[in-house]
Amino acid sequence: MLIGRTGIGKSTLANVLNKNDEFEEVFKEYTGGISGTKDTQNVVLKVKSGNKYFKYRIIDTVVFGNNNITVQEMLKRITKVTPFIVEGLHRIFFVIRNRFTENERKAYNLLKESIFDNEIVKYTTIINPWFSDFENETACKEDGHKIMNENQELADFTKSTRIIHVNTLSLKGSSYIVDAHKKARKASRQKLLAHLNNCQGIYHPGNLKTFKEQVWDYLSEEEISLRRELENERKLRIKLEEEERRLRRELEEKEGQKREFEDKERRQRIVLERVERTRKRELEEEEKRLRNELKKKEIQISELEEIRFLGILGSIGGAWFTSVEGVARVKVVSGAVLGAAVGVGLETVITTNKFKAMFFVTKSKYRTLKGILKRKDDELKQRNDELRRLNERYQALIQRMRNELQYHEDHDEIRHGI
Ligand SMILES: Nc1nc2c(ncn2[C@@H]2O[C@H](COP(=O)(O)OP(=O)(O)OP(=O)(O)O)[C@@H](O)[C@H]2O)c(=O)[nH]1
Ligand SMILES: [Mg+2]
Repeated sequence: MLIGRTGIGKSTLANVLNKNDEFEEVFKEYTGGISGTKDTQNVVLKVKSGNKYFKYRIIDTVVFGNNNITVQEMLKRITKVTPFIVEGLHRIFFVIRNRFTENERKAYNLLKESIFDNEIVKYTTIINPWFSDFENETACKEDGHKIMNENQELADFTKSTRIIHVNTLSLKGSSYIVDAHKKARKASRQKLLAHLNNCQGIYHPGNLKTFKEQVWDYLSEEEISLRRELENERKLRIKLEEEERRLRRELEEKEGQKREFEDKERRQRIVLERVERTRKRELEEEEKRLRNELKKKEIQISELEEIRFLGILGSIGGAWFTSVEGVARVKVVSGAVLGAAVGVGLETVITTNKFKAMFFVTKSKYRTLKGILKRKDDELKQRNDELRRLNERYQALIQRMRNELQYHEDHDEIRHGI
């Protein structure tokens, strides 16, 4: 949280902390007598320190002006800040310009008594962003002593706090001036981050609870609704965090289950495919064997067909021969030939039909085998389709969860405040 009087350099300091090396003006900086910060501003900044990124909610507020202010006025201004500090503050930067004025001392004491408590000094750093020799440690120390020794009360206060000197000059003007000022801002940022890294603990202002009751009378309708809104936002954030944790757990569980399922499925598929391959090979061999058998049988049938044809020819010849009268000898011979031919013919017909029957049996066996092979192929295809559909369902589920998590992360990334 940044406090200090108008135009002292709070917003500029906040921009210096921002990760962007261009020092983008996230917080409006004071120009020519016009206060840049009209209202309390709080922004979450990503701050790079070494190789790590930190997120800070920076609360920039105009708690008091250059002149004396009434307690009521001050309370009214602080009211706007309270919703942001209920979860605690990492650090309070009290910004001054080269000396700690009487007015600043009064304002600080007012803050301490109204909203904070005596512990505030342990969590306060005095920042002087107007010190051009800020990289010279001896000069900084001397200036620190000078500020501390200005009055006794201040000396007690500054014993428990640190004074950090930086220089956060304006980035307006010619490019060579801007370049030089950017360098000063960079070095200042390093110094501030090193200090922040050393600051431990979170400060929970002790008077915050009673402060709310004290100040209630001074609130306008608009402020009351703002407070309610922020309170609701806080509750929503807690709910979202819980939801996020739940989703994360669920996601991890689901991903674990998916992995397990995939492993099991892969193992099963390997076994199944191996069995199927062996079975298929056996069936194919059987098919080959039957095919050969069929071919042999076909050849045998055609041979028999030829013999039968000869037998029939012989019978016809015998019949014709016997029909020629007066040739008795020839009759005897032809009778014998006819008998033989009829015998061979009959035998051939019987054998051919037997072979044909065998041929059809083999053929139907072959067809059945083919059917089995096709069914196996279909089953395998069906299983693969099921597996693919299941996988798609899992992917969609996991993607939906990831989206929800992303939504939570985008809507709440605040960890600490300054
Ligand atoms: N901190 C600092 N500011 C300087 C210096 N020289 C010029 N400035 C200018 O002083 C002004 C400080 O303004 P802000 O950072 O907006 O001050 P503020 O405390 O946020 O003011 P309010 O928003 O009115 O409360 C800026 O325009 C700075 O560029 C310097 O050496 N140090
Ligand atoms: Mg400002």
